[in-house]
Amino acid sequence: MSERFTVSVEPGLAEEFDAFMKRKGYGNRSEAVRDLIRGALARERLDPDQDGACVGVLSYMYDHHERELSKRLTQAHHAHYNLTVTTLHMHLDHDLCVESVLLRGKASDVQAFAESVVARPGIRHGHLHRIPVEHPSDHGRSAHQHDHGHAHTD
Ligand code: NI
Repeated sequence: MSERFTVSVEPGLAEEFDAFMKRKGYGNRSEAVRDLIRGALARERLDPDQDGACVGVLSYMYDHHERELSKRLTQAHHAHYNLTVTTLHMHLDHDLCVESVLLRGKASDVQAFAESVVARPGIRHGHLHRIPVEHPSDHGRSAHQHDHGHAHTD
């Protein structure tokens, strides 16, 4: 028994999706969407240890004329200042901005924050790349200091 749901996409995105389907040999949109969903769910299942430390690179595009979006993004980054290390901002053209955000912290925290940003209306092409690391709070310490035991308060 299948569940049906309707998805709205802007015309340009729908055209691109149809072209993607043709390239990949899909006969209909449903099967293409099902495969994309399966792929996303599999990647999530296969993700490494969610309690482990990671650095993340989050990138996305948005239109800076989009109502309140720039302000809300800045607020979100401030609310998670413990995760966001730095942001690179590129003014792509008169309207569009591309940002790349470096994140550091627990894998699940980094993912949750990135997902909350990507899900915002107006954010396009959102993508998070996570890289596992030994310790979330080792940033800036010298190799020499690693030889001494130290307590973490994160
Ligand atoms: Ni800009």
